[in-house]
Amino acid sequence: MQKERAKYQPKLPKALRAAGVKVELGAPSEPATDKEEIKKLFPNTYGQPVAKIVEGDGTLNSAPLKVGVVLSGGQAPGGHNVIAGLFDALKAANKDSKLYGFLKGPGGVIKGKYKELTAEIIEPYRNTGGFDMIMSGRDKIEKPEDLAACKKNFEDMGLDGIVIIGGDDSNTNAAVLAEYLKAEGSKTVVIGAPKTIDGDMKNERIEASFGFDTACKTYSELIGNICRDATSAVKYWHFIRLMGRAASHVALECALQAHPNVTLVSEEVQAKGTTLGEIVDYIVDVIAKRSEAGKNYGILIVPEGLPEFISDIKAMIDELSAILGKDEEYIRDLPDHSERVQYLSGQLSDHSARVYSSLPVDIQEVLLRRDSHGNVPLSQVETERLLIDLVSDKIRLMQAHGGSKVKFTPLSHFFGYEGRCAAPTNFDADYCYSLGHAAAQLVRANLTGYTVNVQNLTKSSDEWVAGGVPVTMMLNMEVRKGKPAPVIKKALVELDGNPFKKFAANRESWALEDKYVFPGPIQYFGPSEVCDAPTMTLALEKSAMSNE
Ligand code: FBP
Repeated sequence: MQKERAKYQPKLPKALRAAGVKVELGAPSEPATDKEEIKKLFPNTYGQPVAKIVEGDGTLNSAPLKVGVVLSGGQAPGGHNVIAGLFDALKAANKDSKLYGFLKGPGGVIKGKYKELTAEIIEPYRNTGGFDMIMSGRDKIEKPEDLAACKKNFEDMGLDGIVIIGGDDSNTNAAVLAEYLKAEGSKTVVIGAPKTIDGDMKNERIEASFGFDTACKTYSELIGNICRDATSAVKYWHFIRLMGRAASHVALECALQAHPNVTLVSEEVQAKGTTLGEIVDYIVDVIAKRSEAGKNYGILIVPEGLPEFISDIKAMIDELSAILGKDEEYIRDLPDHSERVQYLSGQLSDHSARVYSSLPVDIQEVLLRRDSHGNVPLSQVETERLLIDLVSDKIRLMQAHGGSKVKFTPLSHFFGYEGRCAAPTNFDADYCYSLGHAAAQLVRANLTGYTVNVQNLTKSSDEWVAGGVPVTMMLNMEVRKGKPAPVIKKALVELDGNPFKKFAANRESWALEDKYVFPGPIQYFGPSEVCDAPTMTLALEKSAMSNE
């Protein structure tokens, strides 16, 4: 399978296959909010026009170029194809162009650690998952000395452009670097590519982040298998936490694919102000109703971001972030966790201090960590176990008081790393290869501070339209590490969007009846309707809703 898959030739949109391409520029752009602050922070790259790549007359710069590429943040299937597309398009324009891969993420850019990516190096990675060709990392190019180091490295290498393959935070970082380089008169342009399995880097012009398709299909296969096991063994409740950071896109897509009995959607919890106690009541209610029908088994999906959307936990996390923003080192240096809890109890509001101390110690510890972008490392918060504990307590209480006969034998799972490096689906393989190709054209057009995009993704790849979105257009101001900062707005699940509406219209019957779907493994060979289909999320977002 690996050998056959290596031969797959990713499909490109018509315009990118043309002998000559042209980059058309539209009207000046602006962000939806916080215009003045963003303009002040990005005086050199603010207001740039949206770019579209069309068939052209071959007059686009075809001088040999030196381009760098870096993979930033969590792995997402298809990253290698972005690099392959970039390489192929650069070489097609001029065989003397060179591509350099920075090693281990943005840290490699700062330290100037890179290797030239030749055809021989790239070949075995075509259509493979993972980021192992050049590895990834979560460093942030932010401090003045880091920006200056990048500029010097680029000058030493004679780099014309760098492509940063990353999520919302890394694309924000790309904008900061682009602005800095332009202000300093550097010739190196910066282009971002939308990567993340979380699916939260999307907007009007970016229809999907790459990797979401493959990761969700991998998790959906596993969930379907568990549904089949549950209906065979008829004795377990499976509580499955799914990766995806704050947004519930991954959980919602998997719910649409496999129809598990209960799926919690963080955005709905937040909108309704649902408390942890109410979530537990809802789960117990479904378990009890299924038990009455003789079904002491079921499947529950919880998105990893849930804790941040439960109002009192969210308020407590925000207070913790503000405290960590000023006292992180002091707190970290305290001799043990009980001293940290004692110190924080004095700093947090009474309510937040009570919420914090009510959580298990392992969760308390994780909530004190932040990654380089100020995010809580949610993949380490075992919410599925917390829910199992709380649901078990409530069922025990019901049994003690009312003689309830509900049987509850839970098992917990966490699916995240299992899907991040899967071999990309045809969709991700084609999409990523197109993103790489298009990124090369944006560099050739000397554009900087753009995220490469490909639109029309539910149509055949022939009709896809590639281009670039100015990053400043996607920015808004948010509080990070206790301070306002410009960031790309994360796309959360929209409760009035078709994917959620379809889920909401069906969830009652999915809860009580066994309407499981078993999607099975990703299909790489076979009919296009099976092999090239986009996610249900994308299909529903782009089409009129059907309840079938
Ligand atoms: P990105 O936002 O960098 O794409 O990361 C995605 C992700 O897989 C999240 O879903 C998850 O919470 C996080 O990475 C895990 O981080 P780490 O790789 O550091 O364990």
